[in-house]
Amino acid sequence: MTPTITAFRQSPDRGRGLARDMRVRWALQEVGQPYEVRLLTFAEMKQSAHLALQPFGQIPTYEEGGLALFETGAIILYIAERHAGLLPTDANARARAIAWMFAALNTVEPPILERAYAGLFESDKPWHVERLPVLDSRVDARLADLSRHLGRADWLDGDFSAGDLMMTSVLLRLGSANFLERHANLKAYVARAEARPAYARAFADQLAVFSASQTAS
Ligand code: GTB
Repeated sequence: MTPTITAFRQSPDRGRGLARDMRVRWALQEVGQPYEVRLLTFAEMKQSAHLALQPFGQIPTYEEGGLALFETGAIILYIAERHAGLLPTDANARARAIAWMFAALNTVEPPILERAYAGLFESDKPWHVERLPVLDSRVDARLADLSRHLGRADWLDGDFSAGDLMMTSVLLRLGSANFLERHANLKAYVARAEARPAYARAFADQLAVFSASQTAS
């Protein structure tokens, strides 16, 4: 059965691949699973039909047969467990790859999001300038640890896995900020991920949605 995911009808990231349907699209492309997309306006995301699928009124969701899932971590783990290509077959290596998915979501993404939100929503606050160095240092600390772990390796633990997909999706949220400049190996790691054909296909698909939304409006 072809799964259906949800995505922004008009993404606020203007097709830069930062909205979280991108990581689900990427995972589906990596495993060669075709999918359909249901596009939602912000208003539709807050209506009961969508809240029944995603209690927080967010995208993306994933529907397949009788299953409806939310949270990109859960969605990508579900995809990775049912298709070859995103998790190692060796049980211990598989567990470690899943640990990296959690590390991306629980340890690395929170300070990156906190920093992004400060720039987006708090720049008019009197305490904004004073708070930035604190937020920056939290991001830097995580990146330094991650960089040390990665060292000269291509991927976090052996071959490319769902852990790398999640981690590089999170790092991409840093956008054009200079954080990665201090860590050449992390910069190359993200570039390696972006160079994957599955990433490029997913990026093109989400960009096409944004371009179509511009033509329509
Ligand atoms: N923990 C959830 C998951 O991983 O699935 C988080 C999902 C989430 O944050 N979804 C966002 C959303 O629906 C879209 S991706 N937000 C609407 C709301 O909460 O009401 C986050 C996002 C949004 C915008 C940009 N941007 O403009 O650059 C980047 C990322």
